[in-house]
Amino acid sequence: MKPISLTRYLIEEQHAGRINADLRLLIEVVARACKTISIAIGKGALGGVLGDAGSPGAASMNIQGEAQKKLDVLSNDILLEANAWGGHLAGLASEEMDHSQPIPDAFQRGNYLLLFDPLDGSSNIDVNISVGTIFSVLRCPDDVTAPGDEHFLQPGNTQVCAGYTTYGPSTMLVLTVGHGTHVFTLDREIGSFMMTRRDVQVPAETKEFAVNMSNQRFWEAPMQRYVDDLLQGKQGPRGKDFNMRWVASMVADVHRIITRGGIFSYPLDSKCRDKGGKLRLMYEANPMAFIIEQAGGAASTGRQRMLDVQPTGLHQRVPVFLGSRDEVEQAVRYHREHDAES
Ligand code: AHM
Ligand code: MG
Repeated sequence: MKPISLTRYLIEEQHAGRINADLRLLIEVVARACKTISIAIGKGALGGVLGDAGSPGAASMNIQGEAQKKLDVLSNDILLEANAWGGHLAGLASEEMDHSQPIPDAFQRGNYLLLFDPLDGSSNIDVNISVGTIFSVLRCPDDVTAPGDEHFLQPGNTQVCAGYTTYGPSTMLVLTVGHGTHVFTLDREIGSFMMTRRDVQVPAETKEFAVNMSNQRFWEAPMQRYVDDLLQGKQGPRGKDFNMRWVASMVADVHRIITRGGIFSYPLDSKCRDKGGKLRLMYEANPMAFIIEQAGGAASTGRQRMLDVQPTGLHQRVPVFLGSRDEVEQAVRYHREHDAES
């Protein structure tokens, strides 16, 4: 059977009363921006887009103190420009911007708030490894016309839509509007995202884990114990051999889990403890948690369901455990048992 396009899927969702016209337009606009980003990434060195932003020897920094790549800045600009004038948004926030931006007065304002990580895993871009865009959509509070940062601070369980695009051998968009998680593949010849998997289900059990093992000595005790037990394999308490995979590009690691299961973790460690974790809640952990839960998986900080975390800052960081439901529950159990003993 011929796959349906993203446009047709969204129109069917609208006719079924699951999304409104504004949200449909918003998703179409984000998808179009992602196609533009995909084209820029695809040109690679030929497009002059690789390397650091800023001047030679003095890369520009974002609010998080991270060196920006040219493609971070370019992707951010593409998403900002595409979303400014459609009339569907009240404001935007990005990993690459200190504060959120209300939609300029010159344009009509809508009722949604959009948050994004324009180019996740960008440290991989110069070595031609998959990177991605992650986004989350919230409702703007009713009485607010010019939203500030505080209006974005809603828990992940209020998201109305979340998605990511992975720019790999093929460009794929993975999307949820709260009725399952669906995968679309970009047909580069006709320029449309086509649905290639409907209602993805992440297997509840897995033998595959993803973590930056070089941080092992910095982890908290429960994480040390959890991974020690995984590494003991068949002879250990878990009774099975585990395999490890780590791309260091969250979108690519999560996409593997969406495709065949697994657990992804970026735990608390002594290097990132003061910041609360490594990954950002609002535009990395929350959208991925929504997508994974809608696919039957689970997402946690190790101590709390991710989607129930009450945010306190736009760029807040959290520990992350997400993927196959039973394995995430195992990781949570190690934290629970440790906390009960101490
Ligand atoms: P970024 O948004 O600046 O690219 O940072 C997030 C990335 C994730 O994609 C990945 O999981 C993690 O950082 C890898 O970090 P590290 O290699 O430092 O462990
Ligand atoms: Mg990121």
